[in-house]
Amino acid sequence: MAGRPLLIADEVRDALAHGSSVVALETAVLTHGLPREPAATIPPVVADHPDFAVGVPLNLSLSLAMERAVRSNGGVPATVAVVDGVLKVGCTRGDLERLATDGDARKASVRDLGPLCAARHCAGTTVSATLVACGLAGIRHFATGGLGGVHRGFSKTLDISADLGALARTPTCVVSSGAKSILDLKATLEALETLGVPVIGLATQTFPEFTDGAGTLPLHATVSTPRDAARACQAHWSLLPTVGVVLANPCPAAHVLDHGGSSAMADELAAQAIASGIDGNLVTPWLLAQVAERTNGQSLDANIALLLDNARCATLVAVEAATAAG
Ligand code: PSU
Ligand code: MN
Repeated sequence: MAGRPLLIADEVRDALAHGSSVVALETAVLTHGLPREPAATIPPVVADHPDFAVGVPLNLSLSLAMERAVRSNGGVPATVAVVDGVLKVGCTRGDLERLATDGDARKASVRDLGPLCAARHCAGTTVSATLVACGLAGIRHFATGGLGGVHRGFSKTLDISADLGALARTPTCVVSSGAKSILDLKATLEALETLGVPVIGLATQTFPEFTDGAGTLPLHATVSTPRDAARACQAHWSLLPTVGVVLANPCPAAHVLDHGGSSAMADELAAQAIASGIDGNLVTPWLLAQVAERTNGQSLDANIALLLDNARCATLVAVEAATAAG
């Protein structure tokens, strides 16, 4: 390791060396996004899925299922996390089991990576920290659920996710279902424009709103197929070799939440977070948990559906990119 706490799994290193399709996966969703208790019931969307079973923590099942989605579409998964102070690119099943059940696992953003590694901690990596790993390893494709962004009330709190800055300086295509309407989505798109990060809709003309479906804010670029997405990324990187891309893939229609993620509720939650003294990196996990509670856990089904679909789509784009590169 020669002083640098970075470990790229052999399978990932070999795949990158041979030009195969590697897809990075984040783990903040594992440590801070989904329930870690043994599942009492199986969400309907994954009723017959081999990675989900009663008694297995849902967050672990989800990570394994995302890896399976990458493999079954012809890619090699690179799940990123901090394990005992090492930034791992490609986790073992044992690593995932530890992260899924370790209540002390931290949430690592870019700024946390150095201190957490020095202190030999374990942590799930946010989109921003996962992008650091992509940059170091040379991974061009990455699947997540929802992006972090500009929070409601940002003019007072200055709460703007490090995901945006990381996208501005890492040449990786992040496939996500847009962002949650608990954020200020208009401000998030403006910030991405300021940073020079294209947001490309995959078969959508609007910026998706995570579990709430296709959204309403217009996008300035749309492609209809993974092949066209790969072409758009290639053209972008030929001109801007250091800048990321957001590929926006809406939640599969059959699983969209029908509660109508009201803007009033999002504003109320943002105000409640401030009044309760919830700030810093706890804001996003707190907001997500509140929404899950207020939708009677229905958001879980949609969340799982979109995460698996984003893993599939990111892999299809990665395979097209590898094919085009010959
Ligand atoms: N948005 C979601 N689900 C998530 C996250 C965001 O709908 O799990 C996670 C991602 O890992 C993202 C992180 O990178 O939260 C952003 O956290 P913050 O807002 O503290 O930057
Ligand atoms: Mn924040």
